[in-house]
Formats: sequence, C-alpha cells, structure tokens
Amino acid sequence: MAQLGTVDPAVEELLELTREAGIETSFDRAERIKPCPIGSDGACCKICSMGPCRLVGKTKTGICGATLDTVAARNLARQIAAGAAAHSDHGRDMALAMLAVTEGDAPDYRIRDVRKLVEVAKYLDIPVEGRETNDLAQDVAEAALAQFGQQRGELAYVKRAPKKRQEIWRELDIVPRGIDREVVETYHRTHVGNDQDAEHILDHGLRTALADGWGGSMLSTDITDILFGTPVPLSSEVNMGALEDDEVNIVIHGHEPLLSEMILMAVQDPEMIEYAKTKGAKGINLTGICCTANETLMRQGVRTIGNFLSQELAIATGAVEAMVVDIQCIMQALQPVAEHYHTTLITTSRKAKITGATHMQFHEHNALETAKEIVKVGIDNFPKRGESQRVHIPNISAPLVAGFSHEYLRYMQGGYYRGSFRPLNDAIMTGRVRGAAGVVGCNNARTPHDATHNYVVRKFIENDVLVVQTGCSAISAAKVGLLGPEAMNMAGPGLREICETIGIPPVLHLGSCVDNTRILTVLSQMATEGGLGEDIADLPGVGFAPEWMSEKALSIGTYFVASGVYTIFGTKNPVAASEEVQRLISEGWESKVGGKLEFIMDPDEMIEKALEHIDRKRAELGLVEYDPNRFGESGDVPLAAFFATPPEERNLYSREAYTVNR
Ligand code: BF8
Repeated sequence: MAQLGTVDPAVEELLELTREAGIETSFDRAERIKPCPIGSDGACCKICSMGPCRLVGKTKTGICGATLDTVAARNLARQIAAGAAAHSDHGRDMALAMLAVTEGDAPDYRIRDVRKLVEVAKYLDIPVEGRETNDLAQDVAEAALAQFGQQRGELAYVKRAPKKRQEIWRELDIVPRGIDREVVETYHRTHVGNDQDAEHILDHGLRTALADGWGGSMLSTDITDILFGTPVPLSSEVNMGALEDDEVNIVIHGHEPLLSEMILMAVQDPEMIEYAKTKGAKGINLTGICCTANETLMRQGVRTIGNFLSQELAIATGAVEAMVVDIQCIMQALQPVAEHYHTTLITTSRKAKITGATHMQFHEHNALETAKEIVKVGIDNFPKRGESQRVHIPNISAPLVAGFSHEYLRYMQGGYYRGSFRPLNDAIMTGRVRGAAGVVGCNNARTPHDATHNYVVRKFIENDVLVVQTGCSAISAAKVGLLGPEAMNMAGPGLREICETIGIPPVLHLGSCVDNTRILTVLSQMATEGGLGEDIADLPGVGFAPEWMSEKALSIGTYFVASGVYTIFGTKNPVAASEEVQRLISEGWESKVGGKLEFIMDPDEMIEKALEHIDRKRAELGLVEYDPNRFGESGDVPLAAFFATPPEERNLYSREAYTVNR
C-alpha cells in the first residue's frame, strides 16, 4: 500500500494538477505537518489554564493530580460527546423542519412517506388511528423534539432494541435519559475537578453514545425518510467522471438533506435550465460529496463525485461552478483552493460560516427561492470556466446500486405482508453466510485514501461475510465497483448464492453517517427474528471504521459497542497513551455490554480478528462450523457475468458460460 496519498485514480490525477500548479491540499499538508505525538495518544490535558499538562516520561499526573488514565478517558469522552452533539443537532434540525412543515412555515417540503410516519408515531407512543397526516406529523415532530430536552426516564427508541439488550443497559444504569442531557453531562463530568475515575467517565461515554445512536441519529434517519421518502434500491454513478464538461456543475457537500433536496429541485426547474443555456451551458449537473451526497443518492440517485478527501480535488477539476455546503466535514481549505479557480464556495447554515466564502443563509420558509439564488450564482460563473486554471475532468467513474433501507431489506425477504429477516438468518445458520460486517466511516489523510476501506470490504465478501456500509466508506467501495453488480463475482460461493436468491448485492449501501442507525435496526430485527440468539451481542457480526477521523465516528463506534458489537477502528488510537483505558474499552466494555472497541492499524490483523470473532459467535450459538467449500455448487448463474456478456453471446443453457474465476 502507498504510504499516504490515494488509491483513487481520479484523485491521483487531480493531485498531479494541483501539485504542478503549486496549490496545496490536505494530502500535501498530511506529509508536511506531523501529528503532535502527545495529543494524538490522548496524553495531553488542556481543560484548565494550569496546563496544558503533557503526561509523558516522568510526568505521571497533571498539576491537579489527574492521572494519565483519567486524562485519556476524559479526552475520549469529550470526543464522543462532540460527535453525538453533531449528529443529534442535525437530527434536531430535521425535527424542527418537520414541525415547520406541519405549521405551514416550510411550504416547499411535504410529508412524503406516511407509512413511515405511522411507524415512527407508534415507536413514540402516539395514537395513529383515524389521524390526519399533518396532525400526526405535528405530534411526531413535537415528541421527537422533546427527546432532546427530556430530563428523566428513558429515550423512546430504547425499546427498539432487543429486550435482553434493554435489560443490560438498565442493569448498568446507562440508558440515556435525554439526548442533550447526556452530552451536557459529559462536559460537566470532564470539567476540571469533577469525575476522576476512568471507568466511571467511560461508562457515561457509553450512555452519551447511546443517546446518539438510539436517539438523535435514529430520529434523524426516521424524520428524513418521512420528509423525503424511505430509500429503495436505485442505480447511479460515482467519481469525478460524473462532472460534465459542457454543463454547469453544482456540487452539494455536507450533511443535511434539507438544503440539498431543494437544490435538486432548483436545478430541474426549466427556467433555471434555460438561464444556464443563455450562459453557454447545455444544462445543469448536480453532484454531491460526503454524506449529503449519500442522502440524495439514496433517494434520488444523484451522482456522487467523491468522499471526504476528494473535496478539494473536485474544485481542482476547474469544472465546478459552485460548491454549496451546509454542516460537518467541510474543510476550511476549500476556500483557498476555490480562489485559484472560478468556483464560488457558498456556505448556507446558521451554524457554519467559512471566512472568505459567500454566505447565503438558507431558511426552510423560503427554501426553494434561496436554492434557486444559489444555483444562479453557479450559472453566472459558467462563462468564467477555464479563465484562471485549465479544466480537467478525469474520465473515471463506476456504476453503483444504493438505497437499502432496513424496510426494503425486510421487504426483499418476503414482500409487504411476510417481510422478515428469516432468509438471511437461515443463511447464517446454515453457514452459507458466515456473518455480517458494518464497514463505515471517514477518510483520513494520515492513511492512504480509500485503501483500507476497499481492502477489508473485499476480504469480507471473499470470506462469505455480508457487508453493510454507510458514509464515506460506502463511497470508497462504490468507486471500485464493490457496490455494483460485479461485486457478486468477488463474493464467496455461499454468500453469492444467498445474494442471488434474495436479490441483493453482497455489499449494501445503507446511507449517510446518521443512517448507521439503520444498521442498529437491522441488527435488532435479526436478533429478535430467532435462531441467532436473543441479543445483538449474540450475532456473528462486527463493526469497522478503518479510516476514521471525526469525533462523530467515535460516537458511532461507541454506540455500536454499547449495543453489543465488536468494533474495530484503524488509522489512529486516540487513547494509545493509557494501557488502562485501552483495557477498559476493550475487555472492560466487553464484560459489561458484550461489545468492545479496539484500534488496530494492520488491515490483515483487523480481518483476522473479525473473522475469529464471527466464528466464535457462531460456535457459541451452536451453529455449524463455517466451511468455505460447502456451498456454491447449486449451479446458479452469476448474474453479473451474465449481464456482462453481450446479449447475442449469452447462452442460457450452458452453466460454464458464466463460470467466474475466483
Ligand atoms: O458523516 S463518513 S468524513 S462525511 S464523518 Fe464526514 Fe466521516 Fe465522511 Fe459523513 Ni461521517
């Protein structure tokens, strides 16, 4: 593997251009700036002005006496809280938007998925019989908002977890009471002179992360589905080749679909398209980056041009007229890069401005109007294309299939009336499918862009492990065809048989980062389906964030652990300085909640430990031992090979014609 850099040829091509032009990107800075070894290992305490205290060498405590274990635990807890806050505040905005829709203050939005609205209302104990949609949606929005400020009791979605899981949480007293409350309490506990027992601090880290996973993020996914539709599979395209050289390219980047959905409407407006033509463009092309791209990809098939580390390079194509951003994962470096080109960087959120960028405040009450103004800025830039830098769009893209909500996965396994996870559970029980892995999370400039994501996904499906993905990890896999039909050819024989039978690919794109909660729901439904124990911790499954970098990833990882999942992170261990904290979050948490968090840098070791864990869980369940050679001789025609063959050469009667060399 490359030392740093990227394995994405489109990004590589554009990096050559930026380097020739003397334009610095995060790839260059990652080589130039060395990480602070004390801070990155969790050994720096800067929560009061007596420090920062660097707990290295002979310095065993800070000035106040705080030990290395306390400091490392405090740092991790704060990171989890920041991640939970970001996800959950996004969820709050979705709930506020839905409330505005019901009050007539957001006329460009509507309740699109009434079936989901009813399902969510039931989870929130809201009566549904005979209710008018708007009235019901108002109650759901208000109940959702109340979850954030709730002070006592339990979050409503806790009861979506298997019963045994709920009991474990109650026994440990880590059931989240209210979303905001747990985040605030983390900051209180980790203020100087307060909670100073590493284990106790970390237990609250579990509760805070649960408030994200089974609270703010889960509400965000649900309400987004209600407003914009629950995803169903669709096909699209990924990577820089999705930019058009003769159209106005608008790129949406960030996280909240409230904005990106409106931009999508604006670019389809005939008047806007006509206006673009008056500027010499053939039309308007909307593409996305990061999780807002995942949101619009999942529901409308909007093409995605890249993930987190692609963002500066997208501008370096010289073909982006406007990059429109809202919140989260947006590099400040975009503006200096944009200044070398004709691109206008447009910030839109009350919560996120970037010095030098053009701020166009986005409000729900006049959303489409603002979206059109934003698109117009892009169109007006089109004639300036090529003036300052040459235009180069790498001719690289890949097809993908996305849109796998947990509702759709049930539907695929039995239709509307008999939908369940029975076929998948059976497949795991017989050993056709060895287990399941969630591979999610960010890119990190400290590790080769996309390399570990794609490596582990390939290894899992080769080993008959079904993979579910979200976030930048899903985009990474899509770029190398792992979310396309050819992934079937890379899958082990048992997994391939099941995928062909159910009609799903071996790698499933479940959405944006907040949509990791779809994975929680799938796990919960698999555990309650029967045959694989009675709790998420019983399932032969693992969670992975191989190239993580954001605090949100730590919150996600921790809520998976708290839900019973063995979770492996790559790239960097943020608590490397404390053996005790590493023990507490691995074997310590495993003994309490059944899941553990480990930081493993070597991709082969990650896979080895994951497969060992899956096989151990299989043995504990008394399932047959996994045998890679037992299945796959049923003679099913591998669909990908079939469709890859020109129609006139397809021979339906010859099995050999579609034999895949693996
Ligand atoms: O929220 S995967 S880099 S874009 S934090 Fe960010 Fe990480 Fe990407 Fe999505 Ni999630």
